[in-house]
Amino acid sequence: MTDLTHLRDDFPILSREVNGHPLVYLDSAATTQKPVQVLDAVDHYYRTMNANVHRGAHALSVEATDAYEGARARVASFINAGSPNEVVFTRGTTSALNIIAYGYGLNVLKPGDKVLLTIMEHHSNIVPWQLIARHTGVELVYLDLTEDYEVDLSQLDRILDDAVKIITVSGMSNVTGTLGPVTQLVAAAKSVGAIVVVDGAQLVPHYPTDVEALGADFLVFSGHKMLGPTGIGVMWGKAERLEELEPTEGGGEMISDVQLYESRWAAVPQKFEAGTPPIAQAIGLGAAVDYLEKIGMTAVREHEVDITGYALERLADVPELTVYGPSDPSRRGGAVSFELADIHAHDVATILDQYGIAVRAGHHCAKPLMRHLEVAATARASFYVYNTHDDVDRLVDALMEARKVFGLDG
Ligand code: 7TS
Repeated sequence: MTDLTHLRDDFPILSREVNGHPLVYLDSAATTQKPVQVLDAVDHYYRTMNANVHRGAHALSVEATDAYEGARARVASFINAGSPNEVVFTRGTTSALNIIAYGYGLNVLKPGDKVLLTIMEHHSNIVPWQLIARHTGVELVYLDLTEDYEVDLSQLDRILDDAVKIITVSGMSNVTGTLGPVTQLVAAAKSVGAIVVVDGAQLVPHYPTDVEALGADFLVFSGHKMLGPTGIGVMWGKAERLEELEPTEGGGEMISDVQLYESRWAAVPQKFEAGTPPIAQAIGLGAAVDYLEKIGMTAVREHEVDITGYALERLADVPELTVYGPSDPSRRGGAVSFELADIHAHDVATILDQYGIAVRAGHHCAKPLMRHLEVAATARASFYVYNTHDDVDRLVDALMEARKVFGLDG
């Protein structure tokens, strides 16, 4: 077993109390906590080199540019990108998916074409495509989930044809922890000449990721779900795809020349980074990547399998608790959604909060998936490197107390 308990000291927030109890933070699928190494990197940037990037000839600007571009190189190496130029900094996963939908989808798709998705997608990988469908008249088609909460590939033969131009799939569900069948979908896409977009918001923070091996055309993810700051995310694209992609925001920094009536774009990745970028946030993400690499992503994943397995085992002891997701921890991620009897998830989360335990309750921005599960809302515990078996025990103890509060033991 991978014991990462020693890391907890790096996360100042974990030593605070909530409602008189030591905080148990089980909401990392929403956003992760930040280690001092990331906080220090952001602080150091603002204290010692704050300046705009790619502009001034002065020393601070050069240092800030080096730090910003250094972060890009670190992210590129973290996902084994062919070049740092394949890494575009965005505001996060949502903005990256919108750039792809508008910058690629809007230009490439024609009426009669199809975009293939799965019903487990986060709203940010559904709604942009619905907006594009309005503009282009394309059809959205969805793969369902099986009873074991896996993406149902048996439907693929029926659905897949030359009209499918884009396949877009989550690498890991933020609700059920289901792993997206990226390899199979990449092979399917090749057979009809479609491109593959992977929503890596939950995958990249938790799983060793190698874009060469993945074989997709685009991979997007958010810094704040992998120990980095908010306001920074990544759109990785194959070099030739980024060339095809049109910019969706115009402004400073993204041009090579501007005339009165037309302009020429800067080279990739600047073409997609109009305006002053999130400099401190990118530097913070670089520090987060360093931190994760020091642990090793294999160890991060091993820890997640271990703690998810332990959670599934312990939650099975809580009477009338239903877990929605695959049962084998080695075939899923660490977002564990559950329902306690017929108590509303918000009420469960509110009781847990009384014990200092932070979980998310609601539809998790995945309403089509909730409809498939036939629930309005779930409570969700999600884990990261700093969580321990003790956190799971505290969750289970509090759920047993919640049962009493709601009169379930009577
Ligand atoms: N895709 C997936 C699979 C996600 O889990 C999320 C955020 C997003 C996209 C959007 O990421 P953002 O950084 O642009 O907001 N998921 C969650 C969650 O599960 N709880 O809060 C946010």
